[in-house]
Amino acid sequence: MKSPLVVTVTGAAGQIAYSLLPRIASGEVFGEDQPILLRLLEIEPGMKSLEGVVMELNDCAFPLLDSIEATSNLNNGFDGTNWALLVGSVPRKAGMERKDLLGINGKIFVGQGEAIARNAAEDINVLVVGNPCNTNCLIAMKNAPGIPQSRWHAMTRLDENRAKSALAQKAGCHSRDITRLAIWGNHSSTLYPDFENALINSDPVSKYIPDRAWLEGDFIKDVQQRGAAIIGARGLSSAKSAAHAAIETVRSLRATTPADDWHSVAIASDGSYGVEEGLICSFPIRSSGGISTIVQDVDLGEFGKIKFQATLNELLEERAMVAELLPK
Ligand code: NAX
Repeated sequence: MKSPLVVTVTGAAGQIAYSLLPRIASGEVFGEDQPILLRLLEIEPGMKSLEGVVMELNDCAFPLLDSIEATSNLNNGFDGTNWALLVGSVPRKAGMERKDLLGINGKIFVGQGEAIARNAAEDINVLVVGNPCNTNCLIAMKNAPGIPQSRWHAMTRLDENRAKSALAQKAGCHSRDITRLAIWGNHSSTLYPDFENALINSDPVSKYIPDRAWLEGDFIKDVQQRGAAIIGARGLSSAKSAAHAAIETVRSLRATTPADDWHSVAIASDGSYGVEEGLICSFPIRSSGGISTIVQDVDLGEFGKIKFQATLNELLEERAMVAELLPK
């Protein structure tokens, strides 16, 4: 039996975690021969509800679930952590400006970045889900000296999956027929789902969907606004699909990406596509042997370049708003 992998999930009493935790414990993410030590991090007000989550996880009697530790202490929460899924953050409330949200959540990610740097295992990898996830990830990374930038990721896979589903419905195909669908930029209402480089059954999307006006208009808008549409229908934000996207992100980062495909995740820019080094930006990514790189020479075209610039500008604005949380 392998020794347990330490997986920390923050916001562990929240709704995304409720869908996510059993799938981690079952072996779906890290493999069916990999025991898991689950560290569940919450803030004090969430600890009572977290007790119930722990009871349910125990009642599943997962063979691979070595042990569970629930805590509100940051140092304990990240002690020896190999993978950290940072899901917890404060939701935007009525009357709150984007800047206020960035400030409140930003401070959370300062503390978590510092605690990860102090306590985590040497091979720590981090996926930030809590919003605004790109900038939260940037803040945590900048406050975790000593941990390579290559270990930090923010989630845009849900946007990729949403885009695939929308294209498949329009084209009358299955979402599994769609490859090379990259999300560029920020996980926000400015994100750019690149339909021009995506393929359906290895052919350009335009072969199946000649309606360019729909692709440039409703398609992009619907993917950008899908989170709001879910809230409108369900009265709650996406949880099952977000948990699924987090699982697929981690699996893709650990696997070898097929040569004819890529996946979407926001990582620290290496300067590719003119994006300032270190900015956490979503790109088309290929992974192999635990190393993920930005796919080069993707031609965004005139339309795509304008869209990418808009979402990039937003990322730069967000960074400026949290400048005091980013050590030089
Ligand atoms: P919930 O409000 O159900 O759960 C959040 C949990 O985080 C709560 O239990 C809360 O007590 C806890 N929490 C707050 N501050 C914390 C801290 N400092 N340390 C530890 N735990 C803390 O939200 P949920 O629906 O689970 O969503 C979680 C986050 O995911 C939100 O920020 C949400 O906006 C974001 N999302 C990100 C997505 C993405 O694609 N990147 C999509 C889904 C989702 O909107």
